[in-house]
Amino acid sequence: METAFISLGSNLDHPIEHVLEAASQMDNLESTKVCNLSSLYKTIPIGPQNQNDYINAVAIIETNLTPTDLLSTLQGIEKKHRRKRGIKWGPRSLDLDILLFGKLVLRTRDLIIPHRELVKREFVLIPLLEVTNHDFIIPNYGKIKKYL
Ligand code: PH2
Ligand code: MG
Ligand code: MG
Repeated sequence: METAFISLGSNLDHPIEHVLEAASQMDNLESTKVCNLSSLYKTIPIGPQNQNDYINAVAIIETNLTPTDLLSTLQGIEKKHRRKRGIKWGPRSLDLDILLFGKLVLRTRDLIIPHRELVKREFVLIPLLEVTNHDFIIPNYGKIKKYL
């Protein structure tokens, strides 16, 4: 079992429902349980500005999956929410990103852990802080409080 942190985001057709349903879909997986879910945050879009505000949250999960299998499982959940691959940083019905996977530091073509945008994005850092604490260590980066 490994503890991982997942960011959830949505800004299309009932974003709150997409985010809450995605959290229960993760929890319903045989391999994975959600241990904690942050509050839902309404955030202004980063990237193209002509899109709706987002609902963002961070979940702590425990999983038996490998990082690669977790990635494809999360992509499967995104597909159930009719996630379409469109413009970079454009609107989306559901985005599930692996932020952290235990203390793992990984750089492959398909997967970078910790997530490369993690420390730059308030909409990730604030909910992550809520489910951790100021002294929480982001592998490869150091204490979360340095980035807030
Ligand atoms: N996701 C993006 C692009 N911009 N902005 C906010 N506020 N929240 C997001 O989740 C988000 C974004 C692409 O993943
Ligand atoms: Mg994303
Ligand atoms: Mg994504």
